[in-house]
Amino acid sequence: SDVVRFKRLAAERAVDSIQPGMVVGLGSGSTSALVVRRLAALRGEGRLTDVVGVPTSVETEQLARSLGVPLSTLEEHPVLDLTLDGADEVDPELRLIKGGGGALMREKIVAQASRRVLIVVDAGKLSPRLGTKWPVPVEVLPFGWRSQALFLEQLGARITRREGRDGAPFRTDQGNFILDCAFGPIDRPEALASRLEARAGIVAHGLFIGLTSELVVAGPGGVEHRRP
Ligand code: DER
Repeated sequence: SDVVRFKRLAAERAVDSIQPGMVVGLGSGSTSALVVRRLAALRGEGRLTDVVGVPTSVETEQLARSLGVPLSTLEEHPVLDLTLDGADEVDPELRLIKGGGGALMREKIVAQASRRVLIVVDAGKLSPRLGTKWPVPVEVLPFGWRSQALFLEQLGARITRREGRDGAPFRTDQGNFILDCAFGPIDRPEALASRLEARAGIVAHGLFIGLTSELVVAGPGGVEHRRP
């Protein structure tokens, strides 16, 4: 499909930013999977063979391992040179909604540990205002999750507890639940993020604000790498 082609074009352009010897955060989701595949392909050509990846999910870890991409951890490398990751929605100020793949907690930890974060998207992710296209994923401890749902409804969201396979609740890599919160267009994402962070039991949310300054976006008009 066109979207997959755009994702692949964006992933390939983004991988051009990886320099030899880097320790790179590897995002989660289908676009990040294409980043990992591109990195593996370049390694197969004898390039970037000294690059090490730090995965943001078990899923990305398994894919990278299956392709022979060397992996490490934040314990070994508390500061990463670069993180490449996808997003579900991007606004004009490069504020993001992430978490469609359920990896938002490790994605945010890895992004905050990185000197540079490059977000890789197809043009369909661009949005005039966060919340227009996508609910905000909120990761909550199973303990007391219903009181979190009530808290989030009182903030104006319509809540869906994300389901995994066979109708059981989806579990993150940390074993937590995800409440997808449809707020609609969000006026002040920073204020909402602060309210979510103040609530005990909410362990992560999908509003990524001020975490990136670079975007690679591919669409009908071609591929663009937007830098500050
Ligand atoms: O969970 C995330 O934030 C991922 O980056 C993901 O949702 C991005 O989506 P993609 O599968 O379209 O790349």
